[in-house]
Amino acid sequence: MVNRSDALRMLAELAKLTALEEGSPQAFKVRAYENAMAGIEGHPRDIEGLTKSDLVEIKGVGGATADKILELGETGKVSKLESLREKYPPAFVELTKIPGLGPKTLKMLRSQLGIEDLDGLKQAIAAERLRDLPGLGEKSEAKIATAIERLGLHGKDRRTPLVEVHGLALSLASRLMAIDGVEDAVPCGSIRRFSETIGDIDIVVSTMEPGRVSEEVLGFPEVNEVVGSGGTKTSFLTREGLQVDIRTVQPSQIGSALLYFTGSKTHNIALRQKAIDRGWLLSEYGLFEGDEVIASGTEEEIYHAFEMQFVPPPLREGGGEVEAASRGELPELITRDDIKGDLHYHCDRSGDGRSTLEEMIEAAIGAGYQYVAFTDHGENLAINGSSAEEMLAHRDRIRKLDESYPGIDLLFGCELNIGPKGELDYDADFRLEFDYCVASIHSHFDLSEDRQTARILTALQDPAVSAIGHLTGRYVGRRPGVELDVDAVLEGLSITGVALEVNGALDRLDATSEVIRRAIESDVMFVIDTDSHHTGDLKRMDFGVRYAQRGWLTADRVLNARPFSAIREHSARRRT
Ligand code: DGT
Ligand code: CA
Ligand code: CA
Ligand code: ZN
Repeated sequence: MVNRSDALRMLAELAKLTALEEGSPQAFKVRAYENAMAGIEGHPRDIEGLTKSDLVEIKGVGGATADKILELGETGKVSKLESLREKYPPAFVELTKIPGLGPKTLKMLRSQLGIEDLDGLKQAIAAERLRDLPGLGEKSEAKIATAIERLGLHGKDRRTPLVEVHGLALSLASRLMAIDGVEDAVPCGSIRRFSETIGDIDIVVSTMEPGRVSEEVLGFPEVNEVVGSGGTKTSFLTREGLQVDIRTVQPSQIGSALLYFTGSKTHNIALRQKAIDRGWLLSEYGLFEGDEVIASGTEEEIYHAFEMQFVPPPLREGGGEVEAASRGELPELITRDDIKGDLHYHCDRSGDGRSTLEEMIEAAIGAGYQYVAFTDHGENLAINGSSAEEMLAHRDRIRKLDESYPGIDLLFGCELNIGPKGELDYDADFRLEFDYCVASIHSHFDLSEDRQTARILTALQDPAVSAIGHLTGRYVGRRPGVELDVDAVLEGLSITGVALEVNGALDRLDATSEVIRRAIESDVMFVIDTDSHHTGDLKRMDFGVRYAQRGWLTADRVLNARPFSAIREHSARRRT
């Protein structure tokens, strides 16, 4: 049986490998897979058990894609994907993470220089062989070399972006849950703490039948190589070389196991020290005084035994949370329930948007929002942006829809593009036509720290700007963020009242948790956004909130945890 996350992972891999095959991420076959993913993500129900005629009813899903989903369900494999995997092994695919190496260039590197993996690429760079290829040069050769260094793609410290493992962890957990006798299966470790990069996947399974679990796990399609199996632990490697550790515990010990395997190590060590101070012992099996169990069934009981507040997983990084929880002074973190709307939200007015205005409005109502700001791209963003005239027509549609959907308030907004000197789209007067603007960087990532900082500070001065979107422009594990004088930017934000966005897209998670925490100290306002481009993206709000928790963010500092009137006041105040 194929569930949503299995299907999405299969399609994502097909899209990635097909882009290599076609030599372009824009190829129509690639777009077809991406459209199908968008449709399935936005589909209101899981796709388990659907027939072919049900599947093709889903927006973006064609007959060929439906067949592949059914094939995956029936055989556990997809022959098209298997043949692409043969042609493009993981070591080659990994090279796509390097900025400047698109499918077309990779194809050329492979055919002209025989480059198959990172080692081959590094040797070719050392031998100065890239610079002679068409479209490349000494400069791009040097850029690629720097990118390899900055990405840390090699060595034992290599980490995988959360975005690449999140779906896999969910698939594994739901497959584990389906095994007879399993009561619970929870991804722990850095995934549960919502770290943006992951060393390996840890899943804790509660069951009285550990033998059955390890037997079933060895038959999972993700298992490429077994690292170890026996007793309560099974470890394997996926095709991409990612390690998965699955540990079984008795249901009565699930609390202490979750606590132990969620970590972080620093957090655990601090708790263990507390136990030692009281003459107790804390392990994955429980909190003990001699032979007597003090607590083991839930994490809450264990924290309670230490006379501490419960520490939410994103805080368990050894950043002062143990001390704060012991004093009863943990901040009351923002939760998904506090969020009243989304202020960075696209529809198909943007070239890269996939859902209509109506679909995005209905999705917002479904998410329980009181308001959304449609922030389609400004005119300066090549291909995806809209002219002033198009925006005015768009405004008319939004105003009409606002009336026909009395349950939600709609803002006519824009995602302004911050140019290399801080210049913005349209002219200053036209920008004030928008009810709400988020301004973000989409190009010129290599400027000096001084110039990047000046660029942001200039954009902040514009009275139409209410928030700065994805501050650093990073893509986790693929593109480092721009260099910024963070203190200067935070000072600018706090003086102007412009909000700092926490962008919930899993590959962005930007501003970073470090910057969030510093921004709280600097009295900066925040907004947590999804930057949705289709209805399947709304789940990013949950990611944004969890990531913001890592930065210790509280609801009182979050603009979109406030009622609609407060959003209007915030924009109005910027304009007077
Ligand atoms: P990762 O995998 O590098 O992204 O980070 P984690 O935090 O998932 O670390 P991992 O996979 O090595 O271990 C999972 C959890 O197990 C970790 O967060 C805490 C716990 N743990 C592992 N090794 C130790 C240890 O030596 N001492 C203690 N106290 N806890 C440990
Ligand atoms: Ca881990
Ligand atoms: Ca581990
Ligand atoms: Zn956007």
